[in-house]
Amino acid sequence: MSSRPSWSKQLVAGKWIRRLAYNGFVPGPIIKVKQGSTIKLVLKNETEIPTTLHPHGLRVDDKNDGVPGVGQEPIKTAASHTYTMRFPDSGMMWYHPHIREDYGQDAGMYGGFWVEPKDSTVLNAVHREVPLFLDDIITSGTDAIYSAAMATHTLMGRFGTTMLINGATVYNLTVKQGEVVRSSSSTPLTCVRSGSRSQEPN
Ligand SMILES: [Cu+2]
Repeated sequence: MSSRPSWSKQLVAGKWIRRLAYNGFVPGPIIKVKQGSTIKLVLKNETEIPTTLHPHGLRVDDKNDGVPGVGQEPIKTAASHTYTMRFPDSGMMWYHPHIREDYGQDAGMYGGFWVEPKDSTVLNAVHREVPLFLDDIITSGTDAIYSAAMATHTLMGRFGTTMLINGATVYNLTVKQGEVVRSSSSTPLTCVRSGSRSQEPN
């Protein structure tokens, strides 16, 4: 599969704001795989800053962990990089850049890995499972408040006043009476998730 982060616009609380998005979506694609599978992921950088893709919570080798200067060099603007992602563990995990998180990630560069367990009996039976991505952004203007040149607010955290769930300020989920729904959350907000397995702090 492939992913192309680039600038796009998102309607948030009645205002169009500029965001960075994987394949034009915030959150980016949710990549659903079976535990034990391996995929190739081609990332083409269409942003103006160098980037990488860090698979948060995945047990991968350092070449595919997206840490610049350790497993790979930064992907320059217009360049591509192919990752080989293995999924030894099940759970809801997420991905984000590992360079200038204050800029790219805060502008909307995040998406999910949904890894279904090999043994379906490890989880309680539900009718549906719904991923939830929690985010916070600033909507005071129509443009990103961050600087491509340097970090101006936070280094790796978040800085926002408007909360989003799956990209929306008002999130609605319709369920039937008696329906059992499990929601797994991935949050660029604090790097802490429930319903997922992660051993790393960030
Ligand atoms: Cu992370």
